[in-house]
Amino acid sequence: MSQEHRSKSGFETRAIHAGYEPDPTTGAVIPPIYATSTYKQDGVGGLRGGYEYSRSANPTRTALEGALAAVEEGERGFAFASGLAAEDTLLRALCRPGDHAVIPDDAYGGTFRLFDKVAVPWGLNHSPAPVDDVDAVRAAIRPGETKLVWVETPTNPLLTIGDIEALAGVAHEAGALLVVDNTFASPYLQQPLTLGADVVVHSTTKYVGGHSDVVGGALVVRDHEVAEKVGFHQNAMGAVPGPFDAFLTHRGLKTLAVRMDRHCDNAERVADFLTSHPAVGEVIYPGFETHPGHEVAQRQMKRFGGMVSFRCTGGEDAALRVCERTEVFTLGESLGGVESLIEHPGRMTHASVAGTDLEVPADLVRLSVGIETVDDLIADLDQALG
Ligand code: P1T
Repeated sequence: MSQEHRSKSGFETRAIHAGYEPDPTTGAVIPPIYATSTYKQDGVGGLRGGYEYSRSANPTRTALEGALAAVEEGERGFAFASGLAAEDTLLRALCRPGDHAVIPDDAYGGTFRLFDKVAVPWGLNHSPAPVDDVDAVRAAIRPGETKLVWVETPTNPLLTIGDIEALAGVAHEAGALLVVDNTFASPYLQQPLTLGADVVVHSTTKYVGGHSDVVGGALVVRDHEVAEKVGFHQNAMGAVPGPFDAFLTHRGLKTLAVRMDRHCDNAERVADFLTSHPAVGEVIYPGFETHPGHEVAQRQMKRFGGMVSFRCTGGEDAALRVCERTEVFTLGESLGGVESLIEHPGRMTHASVAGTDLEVPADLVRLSVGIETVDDLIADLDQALG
């Protein structure tokens, strides 16, 4: 698909066709899994198509990276071995010891651990700020020192919404870049680069892969200079996915739009059901008009996503009991797969933020609502809540 044609196409067409032309030799419609570490050179430095070694580039990965750039409307996409590998590479590509970053006060526990336990000893400091409070983010910026404003929207696990356009303005005023972790929304629901963000981060393990069968990460960037730095570090640090993982992730991306619509349909129904249950306190879903970020979400997201969090009136014990009693919802970390998952963030995905500004409520349960029959999901929660 030509670059020109690609840029005019709709989301689904880009997700399915961008990044790859049927193989000129065989006509293979799908990118082959190039299980090769190296490439024959036609004389020293005579590379075929630029391929010399699979850490630097591999055709299966190239196809995925082209598709990721297209769906996020970015200049270039980069695939990594995991979401955290993507994040680590980005920090080292854009920051130096002595720099500072503003981070969300609600974020994936592993992201916080990377900032707090890996980046701090390396020399990168951070300050947490609520992503839905632009003034607080502005106040957390240290002029001259802050290189990145890093947000998740919706956040993990409290589903807080940050106004990407406004946050980009605040970051750019201070000479910093805005990084948006778009994992929870997925590129189908939200394209942060079109709203002024500089870099999009994904754990492609989640909605992009979509089938809970592969771990991966991605960065998509808007600007050539940032692309050069990230590309250099991707090769120099080497945290790349193998061709099998790139293949699975790319296969998942092609059906993202149809899966995501069903995730949203089901999440809306599940969230509505939970609000009427006596064992449930607050239900957190950006699709509710009462959610403080609803208007911003409506402006910047196509729909409100497949994640629902809720608090149990019976406290932590009740939350743990619900997690252990469901039968269709599987108790497990991660999200974004076709199957529904349930977890207790305080003890599981967010155990690493205990005792910090990012600590999550003990009575909180997080649902990744899958694409099963929605009546079965509701019946399962009903029996588990007792
Ligand atoms: O797990 P990995 O592919 O390395 O991605 C890390 C990551 C980054 N950003 C967000 C918003 C995430 O949710 C994650 C991973 N999160 C989980 C495993 C989880 O259950 O929340």
